[in-house]
Amino acid sequence: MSKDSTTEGFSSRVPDCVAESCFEYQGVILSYITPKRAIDAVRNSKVRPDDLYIVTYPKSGTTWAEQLCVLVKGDGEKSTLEGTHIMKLVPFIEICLDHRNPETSPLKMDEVEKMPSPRLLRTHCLPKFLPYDVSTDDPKAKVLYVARNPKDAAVSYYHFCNYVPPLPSYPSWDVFFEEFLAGRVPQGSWFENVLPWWRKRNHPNVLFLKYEDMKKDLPKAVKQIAEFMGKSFTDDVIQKIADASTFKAMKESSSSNPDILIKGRIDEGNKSFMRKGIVGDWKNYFSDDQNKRFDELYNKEMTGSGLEMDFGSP
Ligand code: PPS
Repeated sequence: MSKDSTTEGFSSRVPDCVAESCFEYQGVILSYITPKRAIDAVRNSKVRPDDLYIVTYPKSGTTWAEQLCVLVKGDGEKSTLEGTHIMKLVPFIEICLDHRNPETSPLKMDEVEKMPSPRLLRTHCLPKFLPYDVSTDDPKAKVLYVARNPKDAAVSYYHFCNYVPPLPSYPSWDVFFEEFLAGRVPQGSWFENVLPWWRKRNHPNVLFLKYEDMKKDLPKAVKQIAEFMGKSFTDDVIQKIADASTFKAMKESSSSNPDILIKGRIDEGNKSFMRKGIVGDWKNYFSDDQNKRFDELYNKEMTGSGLEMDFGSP
């Protein structure tokens, strides 16, 4: 075991930065921002038939989907957002409010249970941690699942971990990569998150979108989300929602850019939650050997699934 890693409290070796900020629950690494009691509260929570859960693996377009759902819910009126923030309108259900005191901190679920219907909620939980009535093969509320190719999600996650204090600050991309490959980053494996929802993609309560398709044709994604939410809009309204939800528009908006609410390492340099928002940035990080090893895992896990992800043009 290297001097920068430990197995204490974990089923296998983790880097020190993970040991300091995370724990393991049912084989999944979780940060103290999502303590066991918060995960249990989510798992046992009561689902309302008019809920919409935005479910994603971290760094896959969650915030983008939140923005689109909020605007669709408000019939494209930007005033729905003004004076507030999408992160406040769409609560992150598995977090506690004070990650320094995870055993006693109030939970976001406490607020979520008091929210008026219809609720828009967001989560990165693996199916085994989601509310029973959501994780079932016959979900009792709507689920918008957004998948991003795992190589870009990994690069985005690496940067994010190094800019928000509750998450482990990995010493290098190479260290992060090994943990990601082993499914040992906070919230676990990309494959275990994405594939169950891909299998349920034809259920009437499930809409499965891909980040890369949203980049290619945002108005189409707006239309799909609108139909899913039972709305029918003119092309003008669809375009208005798409225009307000580009990377540039969201980065410039004080109601959409999470930097306004995220405190911490963000003040170091010019880091931003809204980092690049592109497809294919992974090519700047994956070495040839890392790419080969990831492709081996990817091919093994994805074989027979029928799911094809877009990794950007060569
Ligand atoms: S989180 O922390 O898990 O909720 O992050 P998440 O919102 O899922 O993903 C953040 C990445 O999505 C990018 N993003 C966008 N890309 C394109 N268009 C729009 N409108 C948009 N909004 C957010 C954001 O920049 C992060 O990706 P990277 O690659 O780091 O830039």
